[in-house]
Amino acid sequence: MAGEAKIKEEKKAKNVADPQEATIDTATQEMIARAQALGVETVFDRAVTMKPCNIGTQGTCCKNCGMGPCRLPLPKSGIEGEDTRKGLCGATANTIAARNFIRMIAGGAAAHSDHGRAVAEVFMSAARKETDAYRIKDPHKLRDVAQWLEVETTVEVDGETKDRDLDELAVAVGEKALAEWGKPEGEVLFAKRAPEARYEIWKKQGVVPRNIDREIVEIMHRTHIGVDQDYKNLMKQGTRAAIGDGWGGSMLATELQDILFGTPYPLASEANLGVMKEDMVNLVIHGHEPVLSEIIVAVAQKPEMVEYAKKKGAKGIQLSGICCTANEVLQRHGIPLCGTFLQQELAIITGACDAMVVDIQCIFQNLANVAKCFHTKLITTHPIAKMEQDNVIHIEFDEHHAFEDAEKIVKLAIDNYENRRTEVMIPKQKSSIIGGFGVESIEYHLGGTFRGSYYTLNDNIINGRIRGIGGVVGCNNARTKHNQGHIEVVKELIKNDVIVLTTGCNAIACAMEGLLTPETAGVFCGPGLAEVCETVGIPPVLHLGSCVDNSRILLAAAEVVKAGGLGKDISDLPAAGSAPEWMSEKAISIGHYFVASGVYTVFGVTLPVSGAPVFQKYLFEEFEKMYGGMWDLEVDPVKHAQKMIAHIDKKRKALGIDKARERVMMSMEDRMRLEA
Ligand code: SF4
Ligand code: MSK
Repeated sequence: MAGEAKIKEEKKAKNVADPQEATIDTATQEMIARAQALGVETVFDRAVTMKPCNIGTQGTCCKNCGMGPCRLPLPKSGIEGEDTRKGLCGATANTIAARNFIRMIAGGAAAHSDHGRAVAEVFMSAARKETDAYRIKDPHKLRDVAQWLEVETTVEVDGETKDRDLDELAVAVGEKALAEWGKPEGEVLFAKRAPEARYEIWKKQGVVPRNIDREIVEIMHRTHIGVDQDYKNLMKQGTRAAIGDGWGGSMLATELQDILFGTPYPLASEANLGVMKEDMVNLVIHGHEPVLSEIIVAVAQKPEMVEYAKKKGAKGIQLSGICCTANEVLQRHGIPLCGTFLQQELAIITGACDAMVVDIQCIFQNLANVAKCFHTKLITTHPIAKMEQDNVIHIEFDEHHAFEDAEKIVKLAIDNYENRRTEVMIPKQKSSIIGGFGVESIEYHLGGTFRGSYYTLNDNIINGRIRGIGGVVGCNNARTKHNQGHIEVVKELIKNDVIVLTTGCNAIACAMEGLLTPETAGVFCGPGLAEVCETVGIPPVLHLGSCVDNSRILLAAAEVVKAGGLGKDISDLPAAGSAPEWMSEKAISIGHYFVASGVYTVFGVTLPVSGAPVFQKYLFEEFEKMYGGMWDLEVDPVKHAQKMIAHIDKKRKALGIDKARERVMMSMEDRMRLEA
């Protein structure tokens, strides 16, 4: 113990992270320690030396014009009487916090939606046969989506109604989808996929998005100096843009990706740094766009590529993923998850990463500095996401010569295998997982045999075996212990019979912790949820994909409403949302479209609203009156989950199904299993 304390003291003095305090994951701890031994700095160390700005954390620093930054910290004693704080132009704390908040929504919605646009463009190229790298893999979903986009799916031929030709239909869908970003009139068509009652609320509040881009641009206009100065009116626009993300840009991205690359169905794989292999070429793919990674997966599996790797002395090619690209290639191909957002530098620090290929979003600029210390080739591929460091290789990916680009990348990794110069140290830890759930597979597993809907899921919620649904999503944040919030929140929920739908880095954290297996149910779940999971053979935590795939959670919720017995709207459901370790603007946009869709949503770590108590109250309390959903912040993971459960119970009571739950009897065996 004395030795351990001494090491902690030394780390403090050196201003580096204490691995045990930085993460709950032992593989991550090992790699942080290795990085420190090699003198390589990681995000965990920078979190020790770089402290966050207090006023920024409170959300009350404005730099929207050259007279600022104007900083309005909350006085330590709080506000007594009138809040007289103001910036040079007179902007109040509420205005500044609201402007900052909706600019975060704009950033997040733009990231998701611009990704969606890129998918739609590739979809168009494929539909027009301008590329042979992609083709329609899910014609059934194409027809379904066509209907929501108001595209005719049938034609009249000689007085007979026939299905429209698939290629022709794909072009029409692509054109209609692309128009959603900038059409001059009308409204985002997928808004009508929400339950009717929800759509009516949006209509009444005047927040149905007109087109995806316009709502983002209007946020930038309204938050310019001297425009919108009413925090409620600012939030109205934030809400419209967030809905345009969740029910627009993100949903289009997910649907078009499914049509093009295949709708995911459950499959087995593994997770954590231990999926890398010492005797194989390790190619790690990182970012968010499956447009590139789909082709890399295809190329890396070609026999001639594997042969080429063998010629270079490796046993084969091991692909693995970081962040949401990882989730994309897991859910469609079973490619293992290498790690979360905070593990990206660590994959290189193993000394076994022959190439890391990145596209867009969540990519640390410091990867280039870490790669310099090893043999790793770092390859950027996207015209909008380059790095300034000279050791970074840029191979621009273009769907018109997708295979050539992917071959170049895979070959680069293979050729680099023999250049490893540091001792390889891959942590042993990895967990078995089942990933790749979606709206369709939930229906398949939990649907009624005859009704073909979410009937059985609803029935189990009504009878109380399943207490409710938790959507737990989002990033890691180096300001809090890596994965601790994710895992404690999820474990507390499933212990209390709340089934969890997960995406993003929460999904990866749960995977690493071994929570994505059906066997988990018997160990960690309450008896009701355990019984359901064991009967149908699903994990209690369902991996639904990447950040943009949060739209799957919205559609699953809409299906639950449609199946009946649980109210008329998403806000009636015994359900709650959570992002225990969020960090990105995308998470704020996601959080807000959950709230605007009627979901009580709790964030961990911090929220940049505490410096404007009136604005915070508006989000945390008054929003519920308008939308049925509202924000909350809870740093303690167990309390965080308990707040979600309390909300779920409140909804059960309102639905009159709280008594049903009381009648769920626990057997002795159930109790023993729970206690274990
Ligand atoms: Fe200051 Fe107003 Fe300019 Fe913001 S917009 S920096 S509050 S003067
Ligand atoms: S990757 S946005 S850290 S979930 Fe989608 Fe993870 Fe958050 Fe990036």
